[in-house]
Amino acid sequence: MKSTFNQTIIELVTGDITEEETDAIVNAANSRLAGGAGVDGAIHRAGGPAIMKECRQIGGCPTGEAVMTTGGNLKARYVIHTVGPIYRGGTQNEARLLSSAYQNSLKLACRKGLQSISFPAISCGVYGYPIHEAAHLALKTCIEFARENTGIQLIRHVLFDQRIYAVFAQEFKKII
Ligand code: AR6
Repeated sequence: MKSTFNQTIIELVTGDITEEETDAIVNAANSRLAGGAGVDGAIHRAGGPAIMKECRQIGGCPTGEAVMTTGGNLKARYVIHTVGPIYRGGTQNEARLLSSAYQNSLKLACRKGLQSISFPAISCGVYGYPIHEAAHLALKTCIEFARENTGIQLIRHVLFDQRIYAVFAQEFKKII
């Protein structure tokens, strides 16, 4: 499912983000950029050791911010590593931090002149964010960005399974 906002297509698909051919894919990393489970593990496995080497040189990334490495062996030329919040009940600035993770990834992509970017469902796995709330924030942030910025032609949300896809699709329909 997809819809256009200003000059940007926002699209929802199911799949494995490591297969994406967008200019950049986004990694749901941790603040030490140390690698881990979930999508982070999958990206480092598929991309090879060059990505971790660059992560070590960068050193870390605070929650809500974003940094970029090359894509190693991936089809995507770049990986944008962002860090979503760990969900602790919703009173620890989680919403602002999750929104910032999307916004700062998009800003970085724009600054580097990239035209397409794929996001996983940041914080929706190990970090425990309720998926409906996370989907709403993710989509709202991307739509606002598309309305205010040109340059990125495609923002794709790559959802790992049907269940998460269905939640994103439900929230998307409420907004558009
Ligand atoms: N493609 C797309 N989505 C995926 C893939 C994939 N290959 N693999 C998993 N997902 P998570 P988080 C989905 O846990 O919650 C790591 O250990 C998954 O189903 O990867 O932000 C890091 O190092 C879920 O919907 O990220 C951090 O320590 C979504 O990606 C921590 O986990 C995010 O789940 C970050 O936790």
